[in-house]
Amino acid sequence: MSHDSRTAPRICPLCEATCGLTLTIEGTTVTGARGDRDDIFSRGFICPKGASFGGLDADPDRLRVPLVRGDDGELRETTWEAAFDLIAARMPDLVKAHGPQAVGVVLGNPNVHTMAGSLYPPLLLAALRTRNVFTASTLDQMPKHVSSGLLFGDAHAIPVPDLDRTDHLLLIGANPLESNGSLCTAPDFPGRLRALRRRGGTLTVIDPRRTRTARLADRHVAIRPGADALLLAALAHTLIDEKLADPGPLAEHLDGIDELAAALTDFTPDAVAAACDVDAATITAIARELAAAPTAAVYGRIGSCTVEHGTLASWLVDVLNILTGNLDRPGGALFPLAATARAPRAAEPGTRSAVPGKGFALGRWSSRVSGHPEAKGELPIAALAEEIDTPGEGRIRALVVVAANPVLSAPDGDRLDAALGDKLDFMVSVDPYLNETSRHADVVLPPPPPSQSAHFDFAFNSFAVHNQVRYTRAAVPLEDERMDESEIHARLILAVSGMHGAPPAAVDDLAVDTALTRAGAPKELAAELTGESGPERRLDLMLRLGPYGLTLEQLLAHPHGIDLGPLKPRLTEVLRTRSGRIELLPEPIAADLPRLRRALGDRPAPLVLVGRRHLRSNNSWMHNVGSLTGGSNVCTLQIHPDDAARVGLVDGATARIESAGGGIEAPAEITDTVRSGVVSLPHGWGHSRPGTRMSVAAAHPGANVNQLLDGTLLDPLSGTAVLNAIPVSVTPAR
Ligand SMILES: Nc1nc2c(c(=O)[nH]1)N[C@H]1C(S)=C(S)[C@@H](COP(=O)(O)OP(=O)(O)OC[C@H]3O[C@@H](n4cnc5c(=O)[nH]c(N)nc54)[C@H](O)[C@@H]3O)O[C@H]1N2
Ligand SMILES: Nc1nc2c(c(=O)[nH]1)N[C@H]1C(S)=C(S)[C@@H](COP(=O)(O)OP(=O)(O)OC[C@H]3O[C@@H](n4cnc5c(=O)[nH]c(N)nc54)[C@H](O)[C@@H]3O)O[C@H]1N2
Ligand code: SF4
Ligand SMILES: [Mo]
Repeated sequence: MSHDSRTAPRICPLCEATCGLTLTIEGTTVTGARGDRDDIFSRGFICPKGASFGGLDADPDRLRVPLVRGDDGELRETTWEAAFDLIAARMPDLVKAHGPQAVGVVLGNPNVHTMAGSLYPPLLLAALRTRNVFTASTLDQMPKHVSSGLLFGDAHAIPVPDLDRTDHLLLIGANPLESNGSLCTAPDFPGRLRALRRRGGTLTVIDPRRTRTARLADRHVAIRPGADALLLAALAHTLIDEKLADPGPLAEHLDGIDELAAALTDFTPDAVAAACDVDAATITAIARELAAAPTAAVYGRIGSCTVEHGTLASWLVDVLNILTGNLDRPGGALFPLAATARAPRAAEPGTRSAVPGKGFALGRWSSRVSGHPEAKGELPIAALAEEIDTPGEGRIRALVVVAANPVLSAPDGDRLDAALGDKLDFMVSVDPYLNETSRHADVVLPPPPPSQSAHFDFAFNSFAVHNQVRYTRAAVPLEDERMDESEIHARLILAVSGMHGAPPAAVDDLAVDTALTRAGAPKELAAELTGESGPERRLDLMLRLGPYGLTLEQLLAHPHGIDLGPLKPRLTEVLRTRSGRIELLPEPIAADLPRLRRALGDRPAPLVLVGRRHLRSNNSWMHNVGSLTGGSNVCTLQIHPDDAARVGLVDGATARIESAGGGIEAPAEITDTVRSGVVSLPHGWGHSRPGTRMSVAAAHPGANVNQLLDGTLLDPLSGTAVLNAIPVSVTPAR
């Protein structure tokens, strides 16, 4: 270390595990990152992505100042003032001329990894008053939100497996050894799974691929992709049929248990075995193990969500937790309580029952072109292109894209690419890179690199396996010419809503005022808030109004975090259904079950495609960091030896893969880690379009798996794109 080097704590924003890092800083450059051993949650854990924090932070391809498109069509660097002037000159007029629906908003995954992305988009949507809202959720976890909304009355009430205390974990379509966990924030997920095995617990993994996680399991079931809802229904059926269902104290909070039993009668292990390609005896055994375990947690992720029956599978995951009495009990699946959560509601006076809530409604409006119902105020991102390129009243003419790259992450990127290029009057991207999506923007507003931003996990603390809270300020001062992402968001909100020129603090003041009103708290509290910035004052307010009554000052005094204890039962605080009870068989679910029943007779396609993630990658935007790419982190088509022989592919030869949305090519990687009948491609590749500025990624572009999709295949209840179990044909490329 040179004499001017120092260290600073920074919570890692690169995945949901939220590890505490210790950054080494020379001058204003991050030269190293290691796990913070004093972090009260991650205790020193780090993965290769976190270790590459410095390289990612200092990527020379990151934009520093805004880009604005000139009359000649070229994007050029400009001042922040000129960029916001242009937005203010264009957006309000567009809304005036064509109405609020003419503006679409796309919010991508990194919004849940930044403070700005958590604090400001709700205000942006309120300012724009558009229903054309699309997010990465409809490529991801929307089925879980919908099932939670229906079961518990709150789309955000997502129980997480009590990883550190459970005796039995049933993992479905999740690969936390590569992803480091999702909707289950657990730094060192691999270590926690090994600890489960060490204390005598058991791990069952259901995945068509023999993943690194599956290799750790006591039992790995290589299910046929897309059949999980059937398997889960058969597990629930078996619990009921064999009188193994025992909700215990949950019973008094349940509605519809008899109706549930009746609805599942057709889904016997024998009936689902062929469709799942799992024998009935195995299914029965899994159900019995689940029931016999002192405590158990069922947990499903991407492979159970982004499929045709995603909402049904997500619902059945919690049905199993409920039937086995594991919901809301230590060692089972519990609802975390974050420091910035709404203060819990008390039970109905004089009872142990929840106060009835407003419930959860689906389909309050629909998309213009295909009539897709909204879910949680969002429309399916798979329908974004048609909402732009289909003429008619209410067409999207302008787009605000924040931290999203749908040209690669959503179905049929070619169609969306063309729509963004030819059919929009105006587009703004808030993005550090000029990539496949942002290259179409008229204005690109680049946030600073993570070392120059403060960090707080508004989203992930409510999915954490242990209640805790941590806050880290920017590790390095904001460079000249740069703008903090919170200020970018605040100025954007002012510019689109005709308040251009007002101080950005006005946005935060309004947010504070609204929060105080909503909480029924005295307005004088606003004057007591501490903090150096608008976001810090808002964080301070949320902490003070939150369930632990903390303050920003306390967080600053504990740079390695504050331990808030293990997860505790709190069902009655969580329930917000109209009945005040868990609604086990909600009407929209019951109405979707016949579709699942029909799937019992489906003849499987000879080859179906599933995705995969790599430890050193993250969706579409981390292929530009040299230290993270190469080796096994490549865009290959994994195919089983039997299938390769059948279609005539040799290892390393180029395969042509075709499906409804088009065809792509990728080198074949012959491996028996995928089951026969299944091929696998990673997503986020396809960096070959012109006009981007990601030099490392462009040198190894890979192919865009989502070009195989035409955008019509959705889980109907949630509008989530089907990204797994896609029928494909594979041939050697000519
Ligand atoms: N086939 C297939 N497709 C998939 C998936 C799959 O499993 N299979 N997974 C889906 C899932 S789970 C998700 S979440 C989506 C993700 O879909 P997206 O959110 O559209 O994709 P990301 O690649 O995460 O891109 C995020 C964008 O944010 C930018 N960015 C990075 N850091 C910041 C920041 O600090 N601030 C701002 N403003 N921008 C930033 C990046 O440059 C990039 O342009 O992809 C989905 N697509
Ligand atoms: N390294 C890395 N980490 C990441 C990301 C990343 O891109 N790279 N992305 C982040 C994001 S946005 C998310 S949402 C999370 C996702 O976190 P996970 O869900 O844990 O991620 P995946 O690795 O996609 O795991 C999904 C698994 O489902 C399997 N699968 C596919 N189809 C089916 C099916 O029909 N049934 C069953 N049972 N299994 C199936 C796949 O083989 C795969 O192993 O990861 C996050 N963390
Ligand atoms: S596991 Fe996730 S949060 Fe932890 S260091 Fe790796 S990328 Fe960062
Ligand atoms: Mo995701």
